[in-house]
Amino acid sequence: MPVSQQSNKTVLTHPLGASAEVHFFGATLTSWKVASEERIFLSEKAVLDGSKAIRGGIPLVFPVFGKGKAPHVTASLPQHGFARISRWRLVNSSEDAHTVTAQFGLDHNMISEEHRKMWPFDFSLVYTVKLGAETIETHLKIQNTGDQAFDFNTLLHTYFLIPDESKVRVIGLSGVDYTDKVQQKTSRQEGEVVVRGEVDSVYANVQTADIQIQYGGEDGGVQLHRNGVNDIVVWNPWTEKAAGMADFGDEEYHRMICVEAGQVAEFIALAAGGSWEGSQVLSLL
Ligand code: TA6
Repeated sequence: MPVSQQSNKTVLTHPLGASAEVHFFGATLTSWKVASEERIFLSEKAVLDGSKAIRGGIPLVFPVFGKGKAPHVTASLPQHGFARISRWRLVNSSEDAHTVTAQFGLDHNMISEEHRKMWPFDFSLVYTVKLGAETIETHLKIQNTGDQAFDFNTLLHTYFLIPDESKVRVIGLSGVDYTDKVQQKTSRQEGEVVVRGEVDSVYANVQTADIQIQYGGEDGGVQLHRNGVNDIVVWNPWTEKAAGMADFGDEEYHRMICVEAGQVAEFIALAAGGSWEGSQVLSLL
């Protein structure tokens, strides 16, 4: 079955062997395998019962990034918004000789009363996962279905599985100014991004469409191609933050790096009846 539904997730299987899994909770993609090799990090301690955001995969950040303050909204939203902690539904699926596609939906009628009160706007999200033989596209369409404009951040918070954090290199951000949330300063990226300690950086208005996550040596890596999203966040929690997360193993920081495409440096204003689309395509290096 190219697209099969289980109680808590949808499994996509490509005719040439690739696969992906998307939990209905948060529409969180938790696995992308090519030639049976996993490319996405999921913490061994991830909570998958819907009681909290899934630690790993591709959590969807919407409508706010970080500690949830949105313009014209007094209440604080949950960290990174409510999309990743709401139950989505499979709205469509299709396949052809080249791709297997599943679409997931979330709208204002599906979120909790609590979240609705925090963010009282009518909206519809459609998240499309398109699995190719050696690629995967994740595409988000945001529609303002109400009569009031709203402002949003959004981010594909991708956790990449890597062999060793000391060897990983993120290429494509050289020369871009970034907010270093660890050092609490603005800097300009010189050359490739490496992990030698906690990394939590927001690169705004990145011009390079293709960002490479190179594992090091002959181990290859993954290319992230951006469409319609201008900002990149790079995150590795390192030792202290790793130890502080109950749903993340103390040593798991060695095996992951988040490289996240989205719109987080500024809020995007979406007029009543308006829509926004953005996506990333992951492919093997
Ligand atoms: O995207 C980086 C970041 O904003 C970090 O600051 C860190 O908070 C990370 O997201 C994980 O956030 P979470 O709410 O999933 O623990």
